[in-house]
Amino acid sequence: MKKEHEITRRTFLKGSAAAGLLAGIGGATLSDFSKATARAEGETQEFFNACPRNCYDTCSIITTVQDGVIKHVRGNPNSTYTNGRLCVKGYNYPRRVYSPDRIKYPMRQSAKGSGQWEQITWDEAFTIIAEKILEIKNKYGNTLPICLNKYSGNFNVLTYGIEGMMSSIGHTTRCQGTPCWPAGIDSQNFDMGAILNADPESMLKSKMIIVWGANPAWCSVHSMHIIQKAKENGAKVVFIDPIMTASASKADQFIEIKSSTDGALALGMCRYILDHKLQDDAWMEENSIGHEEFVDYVKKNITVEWASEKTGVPVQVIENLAYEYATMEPASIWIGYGMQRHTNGGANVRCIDALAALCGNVGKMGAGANYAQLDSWLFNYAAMTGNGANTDNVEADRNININNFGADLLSLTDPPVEMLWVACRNPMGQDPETGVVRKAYESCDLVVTVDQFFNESCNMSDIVLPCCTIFETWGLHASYWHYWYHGNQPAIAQMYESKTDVEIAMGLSEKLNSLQAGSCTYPTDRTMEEWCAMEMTDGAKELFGFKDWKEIFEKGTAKVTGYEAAWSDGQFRTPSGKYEFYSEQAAAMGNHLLPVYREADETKTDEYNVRLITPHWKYGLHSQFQNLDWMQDIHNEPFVEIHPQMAKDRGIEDGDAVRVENEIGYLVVKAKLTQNVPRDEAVIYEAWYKDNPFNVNYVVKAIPADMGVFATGQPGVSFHDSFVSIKKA
Ligand SMILES: Nc1nc2c(c(=O)[nH]1)N[C@H]1C(S)=C(S)[C@@H](COP(=O)(O)OP(=O)(O)OC[C@H]3O[C@@H](n4cnc5c(=O)[nH]c(N)nc54)[C@H](O)[C@@H]3O)O[C@H]1N2
Ligand SMILES: Nc1nc2c(c(=O)[nH]1)N[C@H]1C(S)=C(S)[C@@H](COP(=O)(O)OP(=O)(O)OC[C@H]3O[C@@H](n4cnc5c(=O)[nH]c(N)nc54)[C@H](O)[C@@H]3O)O[C@H]1N2
Ligand SMILES: [Mo]
Repeated sequence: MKKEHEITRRTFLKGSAAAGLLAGIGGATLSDFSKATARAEGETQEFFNACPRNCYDTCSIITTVQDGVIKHVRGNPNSTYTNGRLCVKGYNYPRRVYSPDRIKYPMRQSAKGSGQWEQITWDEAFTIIAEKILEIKNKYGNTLPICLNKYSGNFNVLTYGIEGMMSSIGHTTRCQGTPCWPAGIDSQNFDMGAILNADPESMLKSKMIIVWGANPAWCSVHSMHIIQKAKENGAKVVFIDPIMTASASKADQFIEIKSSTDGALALGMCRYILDHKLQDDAWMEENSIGHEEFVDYVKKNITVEWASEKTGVPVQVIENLAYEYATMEPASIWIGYGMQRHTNGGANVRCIDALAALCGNVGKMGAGANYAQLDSWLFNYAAMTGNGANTDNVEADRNININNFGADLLSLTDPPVEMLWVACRNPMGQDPETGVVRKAYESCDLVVTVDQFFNESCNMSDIVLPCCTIFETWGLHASYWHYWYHGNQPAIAQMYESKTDVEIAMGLSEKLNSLQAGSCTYPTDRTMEEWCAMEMTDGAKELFGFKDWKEIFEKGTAKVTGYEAAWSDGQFRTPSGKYEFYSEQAAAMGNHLLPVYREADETKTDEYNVRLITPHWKYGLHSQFQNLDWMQDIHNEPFVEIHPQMAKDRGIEDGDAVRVENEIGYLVVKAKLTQNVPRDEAVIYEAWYKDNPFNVNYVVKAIPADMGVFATGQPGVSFHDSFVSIKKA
């Protein structure tokens, strides 16, 4: 299901405040579920929920409700991964549900960006949208002028109802690909035939753990816990990153690397390993193809000294790391998503895969070149397929690159895009080149956004529709990292006039058909519970020993087993069935046959010569959480991190306002001086701050990564390859 996934891929609340908010809700009715389980006043009740955000950890949550109000949330101890804990963001969930900033009703703006909003009814909203769809159909004879931009705000399998609704109208323009992880997905597809990481809990069996370009202390807290435990058990833990992250600060060793040179480090390690005959020839002989060619390439082209020069890592450090990696078996490598967001990110991941395969560190417990997995996404994708596609006079959807959304949309003329639907997405905040994205928004007659909070994308929309939170509906969830599968049940009634994305799809379908019979094939009469019942595969039920899908709510979670050591059966999913050092599929996509070093395509100029890295933020997840009151209390101001030496050269002091600028835009932010960042690279964390115009993507260019097209249809985006000037403002 990998392609489908891709195009498709809080704690104590003051009772009185929440009750006050609830009292203010007009017209909210208790769902049938809540009625059936209504309790005596004051009695508490627990429900299972799942955090649906685009995150490694996909936590199973236990929600305590009293008198219809969420009192608190905690991690579900039934999953040994969530293990009874949540992250700092997760504990804020009640603040999110009861935030006064939630979008409460359908709203219409008189002109995009005007801020002149009026409340409208659902019927009015559906009528405006349906009339526009029918007008487009009439004018063009097809629905290609309707564009869908949807990604990762909520990975509940039911949110794919939006894709289902679009297919039920006709063929539309779709944002294809993913901004997140495509380069690495291609690499692992070329090398092994799929992404398939070992169960992260099996890192407890590792003697050595190398975390290569990931920051789990912020982005995967439960994995950080496992790594800490492994360390206490005696495993050596090494972090490789340009930044001394919170994660790296807890390691046995931090290796500061020059951005986008990881392939050189991996190949330099390979050379040392070959020179000292530490490779696993027997494993390669039995399980791989192309190893002779790879070994030959390394021996002829790579030296440890060369690797040291490229990466800035001293020769001695490379040699020690290589020796330890080859001899401390089993050794596990975690390949982070951060490190593949470069113009050579895919090539670098292939070099790291090759290092693991050279040492036979694949297919064994506690080992692996671990990136991600989608094997546990055991869904039928019923909401996504609806009643099947409606057809018009064109044969297929028209795909544009989600990573070059603004420019691609603006380039379409035959036919142009007239209507844009945005769901589970904040393109104005999360996409590179915000200025161009804005123009794309302006070019559309009608922009509809479904969200919970007014962000920049809502501000540039004509109609905004309120969606409900995870606590107000049903759902099924899988992770792309661990192997737990969670159920989500309604803990409270739907708030205000919010609906789920699927309910919105059904409502629009009903309106379309009332205006023109047969114009939308999407079902109109299923409950969320009925939709959810359709999503768990028979395979999953069999695996979990369930007769009925609802048995998931006995523990809230169940584990897909058999992945403790990924690839232990030696059955790689490549054309040869072996690990492919030599990949004809890679070559067919314009890449090198072998995992070789590919130089980065740097866009550095004399004026804009500081690399800007824009990784993920602790107190937010993209455009989510940082806007909540408790998060704002902890932290409420963006900043640029620069090395004291760089600051000194520019006359900048800690706390000064600085101008970060390049060819496409500028930002003015506060300088934070720290030795944790490289001397010649600057760091701004990407996040959405409420009531603040800050948005790092004004200076991040839409530069494609080297890979991604093979598995996801579009290349990744090199978020960390923009260069800027930094001056005192
Ligand atoms: N500069 C820079 N930019 C980046 C990155 C980077 O490293 N640097 N990282 C990139 C990566 S890895 C990713 S994955 C993307 C993420 O980009 P997005 O997927 O756009 O990010 P989110 O903020 O998680 O979600 C978008 C919106 O979905 C809304 N939402 C939540 N639940 C629901 C729901 O049930 N229904 C609907 N309709 N909406 C809902 C949220 O409120 C939020 O406003 O950002 C990318 N952008
Ligand atoms: N709190 C929080 N958690 C999150 C998210 C969030 O926004 N906030 N986002 C979620 C999502 S969508 C994703 S994709 C994941 C991301 O999870 P991660 O991949 O762990 O996070 P990133 O912050 O994108 O990048 C990790 C590290 O890569 C480093 N890096 C950048 N370039 C290079 C390089 O060339 N080489 C090396 N070795 N390192 C490099 C950065 O300095 C950064 O420290 O986290 C998920 N979890
Ligand atoms: Mo991501």
